[in-house]
Parts: sequence; C-alpha cells; structure tokens
Amino acid sequence: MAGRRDHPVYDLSTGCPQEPGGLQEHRLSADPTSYGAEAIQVLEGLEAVRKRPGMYIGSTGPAGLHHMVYEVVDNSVDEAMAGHATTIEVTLLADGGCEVRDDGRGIPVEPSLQYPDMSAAEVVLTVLHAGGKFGGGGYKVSGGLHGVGISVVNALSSRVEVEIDRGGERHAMAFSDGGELLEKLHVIGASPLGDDGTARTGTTVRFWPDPTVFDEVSFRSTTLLERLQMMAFLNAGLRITFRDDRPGAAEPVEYCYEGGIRDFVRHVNASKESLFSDVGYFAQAEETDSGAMEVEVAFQWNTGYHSDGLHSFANGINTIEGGMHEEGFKKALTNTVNRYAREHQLLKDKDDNLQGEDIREGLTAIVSVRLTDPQFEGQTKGKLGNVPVRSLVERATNDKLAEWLEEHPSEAKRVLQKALQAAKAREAARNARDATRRKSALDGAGLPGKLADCSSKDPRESELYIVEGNSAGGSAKDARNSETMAILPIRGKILNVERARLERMLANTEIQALVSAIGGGVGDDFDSERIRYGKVIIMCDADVDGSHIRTLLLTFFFRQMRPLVEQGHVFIAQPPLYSTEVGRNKVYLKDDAAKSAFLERHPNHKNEFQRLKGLGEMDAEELWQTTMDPTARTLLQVSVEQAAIADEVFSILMGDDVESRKTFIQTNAQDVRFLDI
Ligand code: 0RA
Repeated sequence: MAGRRDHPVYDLSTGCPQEPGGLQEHRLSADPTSYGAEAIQVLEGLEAVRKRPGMYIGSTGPAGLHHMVYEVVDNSVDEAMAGHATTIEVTLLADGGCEVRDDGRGIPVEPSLQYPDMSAAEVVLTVLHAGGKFGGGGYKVSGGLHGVGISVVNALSSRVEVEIDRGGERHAMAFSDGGELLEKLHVIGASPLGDDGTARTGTTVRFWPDPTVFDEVSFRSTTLLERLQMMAFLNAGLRITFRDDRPGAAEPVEYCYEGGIRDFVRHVNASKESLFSDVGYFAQAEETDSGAMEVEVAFQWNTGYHSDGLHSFANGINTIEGGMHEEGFKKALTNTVNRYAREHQLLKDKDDNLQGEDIREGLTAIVSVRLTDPQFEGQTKGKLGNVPVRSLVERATNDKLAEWLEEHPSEAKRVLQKALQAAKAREAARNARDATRRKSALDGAGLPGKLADCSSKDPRESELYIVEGNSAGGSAKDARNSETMAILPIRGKILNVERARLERMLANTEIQALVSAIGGGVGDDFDSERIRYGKVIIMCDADVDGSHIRTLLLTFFFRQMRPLVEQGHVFIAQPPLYSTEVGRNKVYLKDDAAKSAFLERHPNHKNEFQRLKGLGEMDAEELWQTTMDPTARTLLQVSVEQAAIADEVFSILMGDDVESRKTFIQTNAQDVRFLDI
C-alpha cells in the first residue's frame, strides 16, 4: 500500500501511539494532494496569531511578553502534573532568549496521525491548539493560562529551537520568523545517560520573542520569579529553577515545596503573627461523568484585620475574580464555623449568626482546584465558571473543616474569639461610617478644605493629584490646569492601614480628606460609579519617605477602594530623576534609561547631572512640563494582576514585621515598577 509507514504514528488527540494500519486507513483514503493544503493551513493559523497577538496572549506589552514564558512553562508543568517530570529549569539567555527545560517524556517525535508529513512535535509547535491540552486519553487536567499552546509562542518569536530526548535519541528542530520551519526534526545524537544508567528523556524549548511584535523584549526576572514560585507552591514537590545569564543579573533561584499550598499559606503569613502554628489542610477528589475534579485547601488565621486573604486557583491559574470554588468554600466556611459556635455555646440562641467577613478576618487560605475542562469567565477571564465545582468544594469544606475544628479545640477557640470580636468591630465600624456621612452632609459639599478642586464635574476628564507635602502642593496648584486637575496635598505619614481597623482609620484626617475628595465611599460601601475623578494620581518624591507614603496610599486603595485599583483609576506620577544643563537650558531626564539615551545623543556633554530628590526642587513651570502636562508626562498605571502576590508585597510592607518592611522599602525605594506588572 502506497504511503504506508513502518513506524508508529502519533495521535495527538488521544495521546497514544498508533500501530500502522487500522486507524490510518481513513487517512489514506483522503486526497493526497491535500497535504500541501494542510501545510498552508498551518501557516495561515500562525499568521492569524501574528495579526492579532492580543487575542492569544492578551497584549504585546510586558504582560504579553511574560505570558510567552508561562505558556511554555505550563506545558512542562502539565507533564509534571501527569507524573512524568520532576524538574523544570528556566534560563534567561545572555542574548535575550528564554530556555525552558524539563525532564518529562519528551514531546512525541513520531509522525503525526493527522498530518503524516510532520512529526507530532512539529504539530505541537505549529498547529494552533495542538499540544498537551487534548481531552480523553491525554492529560486529565491541564494548566496553560488560557491553553493557547506553544504554537502561539512560535508564531510570536523570531526564532525557536526545540530539543527532545526520547527513545535514547536527542532530536532537534528549529523555526524562524514566526514559525517558518528552519530545520525539520532530526536526530543529532544519543541522549545522555542519567545516574541510573538509563537515557535522559525530556523537552527543551528556547525562544526569542519577536521585537517587531512586542513593545519591548527584555524579560523582567522578578515578574517571572513571582509566577514560578507560585507554580512551585501549587505543585507540591515540583522543582523549578531559575537562572538569569544576562550581564549583571542576580543569583540563580530554586523553588521546591514539599508542603505545597501549606507552604504557600506559611509563606504569605510569614510576616504576620499567626493565631496558631499549624496550617490546616484538607483535600478531596471526585470522578464524575463530566470528568475528574479535585480540591485542596490550606488555611491559617493571623491576628490581622483583613478579610481578603483568600486566594483561589484553578489548574494552577490564579482566579482573581473568584468563581464557583470560592463561592463553595466561603459558604461552607461560614456554615461550619457558625454550626460549631452554636454547638459549643459560643453563640447563644438570641445571637445573630457570624457573617462570612467576620470569620474570614485574618484568614489566609489557598483554595486550589483541578478539573478537566475549566471555564474561565469574567472581565479578565479570572473567574471559574464550572458549577459542579461549587458543590464539591462546599461538601469537602463542610465535612473536613468540621472535623478539623473538633480535632483542634484550642485553635478553634481562638478562631471563634477572633470572629466574635470582628463581628463587634463591624457594628462599631458601621456606626463610625454613619457618623462620617452625617458629618460630611453638614459641611456643605463635604469636600476637604485643603482640596483645590477642578472646575469640571465630569469624572472622565477629571484628575486628582495627591501630592506629598505643602510646598510641592503649592507648586502643583500653580502649575495645574484648573479645569481638569484637582490637587490634594497630604502631610506626613498617613496612618498605617494594615494595623488599623476601619473605624480608627476613618478618624484620621488625611484619610477623611482622601475619602471625601474621591467621593465613592470606602470599604464595602465603595462604589466606583460615584467617584469624582477618573484618574487618581499619586505624586511623591523619589526618596525613601516618598516611597513609603506612596506605598501607604496604595495599600489603602488596595484594601479599602479595591475597585478603584482594579478598574485602572490609580496612577503614579513620575517626576524626573535627573536634570542637567544644555547651554542655558535645563533638561530633565526621567530615569537612568533616559540619561543613557541622552548621553548617546550628546556624546560630548560635559555637564554634571543633578539627582533630583524632591518635587519641591522644581518650580510650578518645571513641575508642569516634566510631570503633569498630559502631552508630555508618563504615568504608571497601577494594576493588581496577581492579587496573591500583591497581598504579600503589601503585607511585607505594612505587616507587623517591622524589619522586613524596612528592608523592603530600602531595596525598592527607587523602583516603583514592581507594582506595574
Ligand atoms: C504530547 C504528548 C505527550 C507529551 C507531550 C505532548 C509533552 C509536551 C511538552 C511540552 C513541554 N514539555 C513537554 N513534555 C511532553 C505524551 C508523550 C507520551 O505518550 O509518551
């Protein structure tokens, strides 16, 4: 029979090698001239990705660039989750590429069943939605941010190299310019032998993001590290190493957590005072008609006052908007703790039930689910939509948390005491809020005296500058466009919000001014429909004090006006870091990069550069030109992409551990970009 092969072919839709014959017959009956058509189809697929990269990786900015790394790493994590890989090594290459290496089974090298001209590996690299994410016989569950596959990375790279150790042989393949085949898969030698004498297996993918696609192609190691650490927490025992071979880079890092999400909770609570030393943990798995589901929960309370320490994940993806798993957990947590409180006479018949937020105050918990076909919904695709997950998590929590409470009576007592206190504080806070409302109703519009408001009443064009210090506030008032720019000077260090409960915070005059100026309320009452400014811009000095105040403000917004941050209303102004003289003119330079660019343009520039410390060093005219003029300024938009990580950063900064807070502020004083991606 013509075209019949002697070697097995690989069916990527079942993840199984197929012997020649049988299933292959239908392939042979197809029109042989269609092979060329298939190749064209493949190229058209990748072309579609290049035309609209945003549809596949979200953006061509820094987030999209880093998404490329996650996409490749996710494939290796899938291989680890299936029990075949133990180690993933991520390396940033000196020439700007990124290498991801695993010790899994290796991508199949056999000819593909659907595309007999190609190896299965070539299909994985060039056909959209091919790869580990096939149903049925493939992996039970899989990650992949939104499961777009390595072919998307290939489409958006100027070069990709793949090395596969499988069946004792090392194979190699290369692509250039968005997925054009440069070298077809071929054997380049024998795979090296491991300590146990067997040949190594595994996959290595190297890629160089295409500079014509991305705004910027240099990776930021801290962004990658946060995500890699999170993946290590979510996959107990998985070893993930990171090395940066670029000049001047930091030391290599290795993450491996035998305790998995228990270690995650310990880590998040590390800078806090925990209520008890153990971390609670339970897990439950279920097979249903619609596939396999499992849930894992780890939890510990600390003495803090926040009720947003619940972080959820679905197949290793941080579900920032929550979803069914969070709903199930919250409902069962509230029920179980109330049931326990009644049974143990901690709540009397006449008492109201504890509310969910009372019980969650000070709780750090990770809820991680894995399921066959996760549905991600919501604005940022960060919400899990699979309904059956809710009842699985609810049942697991009802059973196992009740057990845990019975088996840990002294821990349970502390949890209950804390929740009862929180309920009292909630009552007090409500009274305080009502009082603030009445007060602001009394002084006319209720706007703070220090506020120099703008004349426009349209939030879409109105901006609030929060300016540190009175003198800088004065310059900003003189400089501004009073139609659209309002100035609120704030003094000194505003209250440390991590330590304070709402009612105490509202007594602080700086906070009161801030709340009434923004106009959307505070805490649970916050309503972004009522905000008076579309942009809230923090303008602080570029020194340690400025950095501290900026972080305090961000913490406040993050904790008490979360939607303001989530909806992208919060910005950081960037006053220039340097000035220098050119002839009789003063030139301002935003940062070190701008300074280097300036020196390149003016190689003979002899004058010194002044390091600008304070906004006060500029007069109104200079402040306008360098920092406030909408046609010239650069604003950093503050986003909360990874609530879990942000929570940790804020906690380190604002928590009870004064030492780590100091070190953090000192090391990050120059770098506010850590908040941006
Ligand atoms: C398809 C099928 C199999 C493994 C993989 C893909 C695979 C993909 C990647 C990507 C990075 N590392 C990887 N490791 C494995 C199953 C292989 C088999 O049945 O032997």
